[in-house]
Amino acid sequence: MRFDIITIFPEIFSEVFDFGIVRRAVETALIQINVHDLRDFTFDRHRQVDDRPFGGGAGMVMKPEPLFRAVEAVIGDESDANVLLLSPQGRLFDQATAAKYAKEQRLLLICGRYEGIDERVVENLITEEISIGNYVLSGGEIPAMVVVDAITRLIPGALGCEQSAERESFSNGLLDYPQYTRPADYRGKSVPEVLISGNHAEIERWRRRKAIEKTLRRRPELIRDRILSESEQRELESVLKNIDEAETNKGT
Ligand code: 9D3
Repeated sequence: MRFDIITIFPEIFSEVFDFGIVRRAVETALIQINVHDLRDFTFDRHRQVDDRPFGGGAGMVMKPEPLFRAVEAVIGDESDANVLLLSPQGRLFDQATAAKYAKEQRLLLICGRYEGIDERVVENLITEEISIGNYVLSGGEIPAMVVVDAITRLIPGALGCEQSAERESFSNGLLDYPQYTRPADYRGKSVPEVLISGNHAEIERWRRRKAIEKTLRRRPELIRDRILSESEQRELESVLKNIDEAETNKGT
């Protein structure tokens, strides 16, 4: 996978991509990340990338010429390239979107700044607009990092230990079960007995149950939207039955 990023702040990417899984993916050539400075595609003395909005109003708008030149320089004559714009108007980025793009050979990410970008860029260059959530950020750079990180983890070999990928795809759609490590007793707070029992079938069942309980309590929409395996369905029914019994006993 080759990522190209177009931004007016190229420097902020180097540190972030220089650690952990993304760094290793670059080192093993699973991915390549090229960051391009939008100002390199300006021709004027002030290297201007923004201008005042037609029709008036506050704030500045990103000019079309540098963005057209940058995109054309980066994708060349590849007409089917994926050109994503990080923007508050975009479709919400989720794990399924990450998985879809993880199958691609190349992604070009454009980071918006200011109040927005000239609509002619959106209409003529962009394949998809993506937002990472319903909150206001200062630009598309942090969202671009989020997108690169989420996609890279899904490229086969990126996690190294294949068990992690397996666990991730298994639990995909449910929140994680609680995890513990040594010491077994810390300041009088102990680790659940079952995890020390060595009974692997019981441990698996406990984890499934905890994941379902936690998801149901915090993110019920995830359960509603997800197809459960047979064992998860059994565990869910048992959790719901317990809740139901607790409700019934309240009055007594
Ligand atoms: C929706 C707010 N806009 C109304 C006038 C102004 C505006 C705010 C922030 C326009 C651009 C931005 C910069 N944000 C992004 O470029 C952005 C973003 C975000 O703010 N939240 C979640 N995902 C993304 S992706 C890109």
